[in-house]
Amino acid sequence: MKTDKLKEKFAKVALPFAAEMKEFVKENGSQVIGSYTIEQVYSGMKGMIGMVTETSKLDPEEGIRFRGFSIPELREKLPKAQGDTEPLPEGIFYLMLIGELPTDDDVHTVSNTWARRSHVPKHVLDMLDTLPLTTHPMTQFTCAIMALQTESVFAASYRKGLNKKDYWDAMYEDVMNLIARLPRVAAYIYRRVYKDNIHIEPDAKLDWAANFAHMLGFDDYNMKRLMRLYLTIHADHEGGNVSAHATHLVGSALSDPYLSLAAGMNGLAGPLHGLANQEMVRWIMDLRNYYDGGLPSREQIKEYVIKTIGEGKVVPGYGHAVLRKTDPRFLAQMDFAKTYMPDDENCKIVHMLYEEVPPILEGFKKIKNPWPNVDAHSGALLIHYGLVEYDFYTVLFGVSRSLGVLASLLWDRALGHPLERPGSVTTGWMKAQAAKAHANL
Ligand code: CMX
Repeated sequence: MKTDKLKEKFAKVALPFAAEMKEFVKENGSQVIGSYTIEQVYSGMKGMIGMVTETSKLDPEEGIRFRGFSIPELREKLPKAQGDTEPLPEGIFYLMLIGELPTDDDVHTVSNTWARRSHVPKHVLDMLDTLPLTTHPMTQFTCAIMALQTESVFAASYRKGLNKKDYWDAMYEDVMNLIARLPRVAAYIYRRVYKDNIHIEPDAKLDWAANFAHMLGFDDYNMKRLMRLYLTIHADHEGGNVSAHATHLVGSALSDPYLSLAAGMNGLAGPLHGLANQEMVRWIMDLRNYYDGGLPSREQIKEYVIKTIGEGKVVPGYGHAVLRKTDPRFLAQMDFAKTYMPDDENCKIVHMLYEEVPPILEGFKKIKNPWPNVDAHSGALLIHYGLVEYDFYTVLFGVSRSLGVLASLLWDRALGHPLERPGSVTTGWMKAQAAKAHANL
């Protein structure tokens, strides 16, 4: 069998770390790291530390850091395709997996490995062809990931009898195969639904993101550049977000990466999570149509935000469960827009919203974060290059998010993380606890 340099490097980093982690827990396991309140339990466990994720860490004020590197740092330091200014997503995957910045050579190795593993079996495409064209692209995407599960090396090895210490090895094969195949699956869905079922063959000479853009039907260099940035910045957001947590949780039952990622993608398809990218663009278009279709005035924006909230709806692309400042992923996209499409009308609206929406949301005291998140900008960039089918946007997010959640899943198995099973109680139990606390006052 051909040697796999990335797999060897991963084993060299992860296996000693697993021993180090076990020793750390043995020595420090009884140390208390926090306490939590009844309100936190009722509000989606926000802020409660309940898992360990090695790939990235989110700071409420500063935003995401991947293995210690911020997004501006990564845009500068990660390897790039020749002539490009944006990083290759292969690099962020390598960084999350190995924990150090890759060289150009490391990134080429990942690119080549994924190109080699990218074949999608016919039954997956046949299955997609049976779905009504009206099936939401995210549903098609998850169905395709499930159909791919026939290929799971982990599931087949487990059935034969797999030693615990070898879980990571079979898992690695699935993670690499799955990431390699997702662009082809996603492009097939796009071309099937929106481009008369006319498909474009992959180009093995291109990097992962550029080949994805190519298979979607976008060969403009700037779209490839955008795709590299897009697939890099959406990759991971520590472990507690719905897509990452769902992937991790399902994986803790030793469900293989196909089953686990499908769970994560179903979470990403929710409008409070990844689907907000399509919702944001739709909201902007509704705002424009509600007035005269042109650039809305600041007064009109204010009125429309208040109308949206008054109707019991959320303003998509704004707010966050952890962040308390502008999302650096939004800022990276704003920088891209100002550099490559300074006159784009939708981007101008996005930037106007950035000035107008936060002060209005701040007026609603219950909203903890009035600032834009990643989904507030991405759609406007895609429209500029002609990717105008909003319902497809979350699939792009999903292709990128697979990098982070699958890197983490591989780490989970290498570190021997156990079945996840938090406690749950009834409100009656909570009331009894509260009564006991009052009686002891
Ligand atoms: N517009 C209107 N109301 C908002 C709001 C927004 N953008 N953000 C928060 N709120 C409301 C919540 O709905 C909640 O109202 P109720 O108490 O009536 O239920 C209240 O403010 C408190 O919410 P919060 O503690 O500030 O926010 P949460 O942690 O509960 O939720 C999030 C975070 C992202 C779901 C929420 O801000 C939201 O719905 N934003 C719009 C959807 C969105 O952009 N999601 C994408 C997030 C990024 C991603 O995962 O891709």
